[in-house]
Amino acid sequence: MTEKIKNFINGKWIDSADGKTLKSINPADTSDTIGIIPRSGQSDIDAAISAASNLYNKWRLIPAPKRGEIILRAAEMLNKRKQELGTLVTREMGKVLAEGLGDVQEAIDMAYYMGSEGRRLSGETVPSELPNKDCKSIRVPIGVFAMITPWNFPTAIPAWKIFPALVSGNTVVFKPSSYTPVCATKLVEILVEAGIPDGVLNLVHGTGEEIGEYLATHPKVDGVSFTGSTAIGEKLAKMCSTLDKEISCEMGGKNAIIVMDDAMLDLAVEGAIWGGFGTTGQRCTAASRVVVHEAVYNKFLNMFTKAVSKLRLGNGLLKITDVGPVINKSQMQKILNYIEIGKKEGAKLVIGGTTYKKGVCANGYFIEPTIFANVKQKMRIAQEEIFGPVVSVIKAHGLEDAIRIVNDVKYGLSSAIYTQDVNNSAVAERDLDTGLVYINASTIGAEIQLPFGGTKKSGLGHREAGGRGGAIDMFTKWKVIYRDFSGRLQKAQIDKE
Ligand code: UN1
Repeated sequence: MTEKIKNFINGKWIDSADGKTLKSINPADTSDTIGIIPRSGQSDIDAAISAASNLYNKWRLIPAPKRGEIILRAAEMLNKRKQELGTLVTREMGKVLAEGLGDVQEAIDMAYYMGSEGRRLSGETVPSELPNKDCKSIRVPIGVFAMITPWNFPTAIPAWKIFPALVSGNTVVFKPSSYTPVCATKLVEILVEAGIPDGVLNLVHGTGEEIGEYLATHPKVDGVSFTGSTAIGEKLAKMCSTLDKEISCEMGGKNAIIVMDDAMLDLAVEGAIWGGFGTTGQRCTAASRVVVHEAVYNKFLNMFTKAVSKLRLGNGLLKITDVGPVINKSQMQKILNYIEIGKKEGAKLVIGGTTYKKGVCANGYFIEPTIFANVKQKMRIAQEEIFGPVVSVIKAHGLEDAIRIVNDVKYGLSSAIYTQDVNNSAVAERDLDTGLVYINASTIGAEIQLPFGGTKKSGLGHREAGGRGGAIDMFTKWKVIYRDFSGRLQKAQIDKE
């Protein structure tokens, strides 16, 4: 079934002003068109921003618990429709169904968490140094937020941004990836049905190349939340900083798993498969490097290769599929280029390395799960984000060497260590320079109740998700109120009782 998708601006479902369209295609079967979507231009963005800007003063004055209740209603609705929405994620993005459902579950978790934030959003009250005076800090919304989201978590990542932004009192213009627009539209439909007033949440479809920058730098946009490549995130951040806009970016990763000589190797192999080939390696948290202690290097590599040889590529909707397609032709080409680079750099291609077109994979963008061994730390395949099913195995002389290798990249999102030694895990926990560190678990699968984001070129601005230092910081600013009820002029630092 092909859906006719529209923009949602000021409470109305409408086509793009000039009627241009794009198609959303199933990456596992390119003969399956999922949606025809508006290919919006600048005037559509203008209309959406003007709606969000007009409604801001009304929305920010609705009590936060009431705003939260709408998000909680959306949580219930997402939950009821989980199967349908998860299936759509798989059809539109390609990840296997269990992960498609997980994508929706992450949005549900976030909706419950952020909906409840409506009853917290707390600041501080502290005593004043002067009599008959009180002092407090409060969180206030920022204004109109532009949200630019990627295709790899078509429901979860928009939910990470939209829910905390709305509960905090901001209005939103949401531009989802043009590769997963139907999933994005379903999320907006649900929020509208849950009761978000017209104009508060606006959806504009189109390509990042054509409207992304225009949206982010628009004079009436107060804040930007972006998830995507480091190149684009840094470019937007530079532009926004000169325009006095708030911006937070969640960007690339070159995440690694350390496997120590005392690790439970079966568990480490499972973790390397889940982190390296889950979501076909298309997570910013994907484990694209495995750094193995020299004493178990050969053993681990054999076990890992054997397990990878059993992975079945296919359409994610089929129960037997372990690994789905990559998102599109250009990503497929980029990944294949990296495989060529790895070979030229002298890494040893152990398994995979090519496209796969057999059986159900005939009409999709499939690449065999690929392992490179004997990878040296300075090779491009060990330094650059590939965002595909390609894992580099690197030998380390010990824990210190392994940590040095993990940290010696420009990214710092996620890392993991497999060890049975509590001292090893403590040192790793202390010295790994990443926003997320896993002990005896893979690099993927962060839960939503703590901040999500990375160091160095993985993140800019505030972290996402819950907990202290999470997304509520991204979507609010602090205001400090001093109230003097003494009826006389009192001077801080000067008047002494
Ligand atoms: C991403 O790939 O951009 O921790 C997000 C994880 C998921 C989120 C990934 N919960 O792997």
